[in-house]
Amino acid sequence: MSSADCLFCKIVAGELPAEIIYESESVIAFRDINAKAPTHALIIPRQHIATINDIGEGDEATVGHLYMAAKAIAAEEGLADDGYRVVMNCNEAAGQTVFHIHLHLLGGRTMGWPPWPPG
Ligand code: DGP
Repeated sequence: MSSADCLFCKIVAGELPAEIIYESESVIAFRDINAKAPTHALIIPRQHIATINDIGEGDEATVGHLYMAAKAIAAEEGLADDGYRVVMNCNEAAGQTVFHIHLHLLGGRTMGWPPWPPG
């Protein structure tokens, strides 16, 4: 299932360019156009799911595959030992701007925690 006006569905369909770094039956990953770390990949299901709130029963394997892809990409990019971060934003208050779920994989630099400024 795809959504006609979804940017990431267009990348899945090959209708928009992206630097794709991982592909499997259910998942693709490509480099973020606005990278926030030396490695910043977006890992998405081929299937259109708008937000975490829209993940349904039956989607468990697909969502699990996002994490399997993160693990594989982190190893491929040499991040596994030093560490990396994966994060998925849900809806506007969390900063979601593209409404097709995506796991951000960030690595190659030290990251602070918590991920918001103090105060
Ligand atoms: P989020 O704010 O969590 O919804 O993250 C959306 C990310 O998608 C953001 O880091 C920028 C990235 N992005 C937006 N449009 C494009 C695009 O056309 N190509 C690529 N590669 N990344 C995009």
